[in-house]
Amino acid sequence: MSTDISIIGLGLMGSALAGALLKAGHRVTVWNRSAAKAEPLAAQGAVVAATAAEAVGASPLVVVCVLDYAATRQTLEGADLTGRVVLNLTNGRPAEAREMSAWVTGHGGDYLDGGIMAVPQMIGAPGALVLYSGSRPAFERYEDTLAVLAEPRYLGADPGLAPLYDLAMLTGMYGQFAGFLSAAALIASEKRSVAEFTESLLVPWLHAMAAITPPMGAQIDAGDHATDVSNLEVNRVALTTLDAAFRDQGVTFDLLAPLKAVMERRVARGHGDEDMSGLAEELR
Ligand code: FVH
Repeated sequence: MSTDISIIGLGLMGSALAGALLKAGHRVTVWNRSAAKAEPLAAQGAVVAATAAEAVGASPLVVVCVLDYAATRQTLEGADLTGRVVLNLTNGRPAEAREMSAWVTGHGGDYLDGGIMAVPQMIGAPGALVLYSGSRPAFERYEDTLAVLAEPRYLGADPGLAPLYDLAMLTGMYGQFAGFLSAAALIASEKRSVAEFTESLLVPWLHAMAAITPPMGAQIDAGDHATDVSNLEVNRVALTTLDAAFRDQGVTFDLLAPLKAVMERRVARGHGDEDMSGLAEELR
């Protein structure tokens, strides 16, 4: 079934969202601060609104995908949100999502927040995921429509949940990059091929290590950090060796030094016999 949808914000992501919805046969109205970005979408059949308020008025579902929450608020300010579902796919913090939800509902609208776990090129293709939180009735009403963009995953009524999980996923990714980049610098310090090392050794190793994280997650949930493999003291010594080896090779340990510092702190507080999972408690 065709749905009326307005998209506010036609950067790389907003344009990809609008394009996928048009391709799926929905009636799409678009608005962007700089009007030129609407032209390719108009050529694909989108209606171009003259103002953000006009775009809000055109459809019961209003998707906002702009730089940040301040820009989201600027674009929606003054528009009549009565009876609209505002889906904010802009990146932000849980507190910002909760504040935005209160503001939208205070103006008569219904609010959904979303975290896009994809780059624009992945929108509408398998592998793309969008995390949603906020109004359950709004999510259920538009779930099938939104499935055109990416696999939809609803996390709960608290609007802060989608950004929380989004930021946690990004945190995992940046941690992985920190490890990869440090490993790459170490290999490059001996003029060895980083590409070959990454493909033949590092990626299989990281896959094997990723497999032990769900049990670690269960330990963190249970607050039980007993281990029969390498405990924190063993890992502390390993990181001390790594730090020294990086120095020997003339490579900075800056990306991993904070992990070593937290581990040392935890061990100094008498938790050397624990599993690595205990570090999550130290961070809190
Ligand atoms: N691109 C990606 O891979 C990531 C994937 C995960 C989710 N992010 C988030 O999506 C939001 C938009 O990202 P984007 O990639 O579309 O970003 P840009 O291409 O730089 O477009 C930015 C749009 O925001 C508009 N904008 C900026 N400030 C304002 C404002 N004060 N009032 C109204 N609109 C504003 C900008 O308009 P213009 O410069 O073209 O006039 C663009 O439409 C973002 O939260 C990512 O973190 C994307």
